[in-house]
Amino acid sequence: MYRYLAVLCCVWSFAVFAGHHENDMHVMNGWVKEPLPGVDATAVYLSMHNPRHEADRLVSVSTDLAKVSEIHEMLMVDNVMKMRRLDSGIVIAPDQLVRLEPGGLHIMLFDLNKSFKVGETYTVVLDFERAGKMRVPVTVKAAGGADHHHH
Ligand SMILES: [Cu+2]
Repeated sequence: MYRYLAVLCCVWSFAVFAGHHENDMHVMNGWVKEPLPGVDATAVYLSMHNPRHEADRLVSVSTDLAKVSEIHEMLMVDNVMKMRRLDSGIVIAPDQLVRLEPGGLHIMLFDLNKSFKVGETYTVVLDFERAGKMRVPVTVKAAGGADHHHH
């Protein structure tokens, strides 16, 4: 049974990754949080898997969704959740899966250019040191729930 599941899993991954070159970065599950009312900023989350034998680095992000996009991390400092810009980007080691998710790494969008409709899919462009530029779909998900991203 487990063997069967493993096979299914591989087929599924292949289908998901089929659009990319064998050596590209794999980027999955991109989404952007619907901005809170009156807040001119939001965050993009996604997962990156590096299938190469060398490390790669997410250097920058660009999108027409916002005038400013920055790579950020959130961390606890003296029991207070803070966030800071990662000027040197995010290193992804060989075969490492890096998840950008609420409460951790994220792509911050400031000065938004458009209204975000839940369920719609937009594009961000990730620029990697080795893999180069990749256009990635991000689907808008409703704000709310347990995650509070303060600015
Ligand atoms: Cu942030």
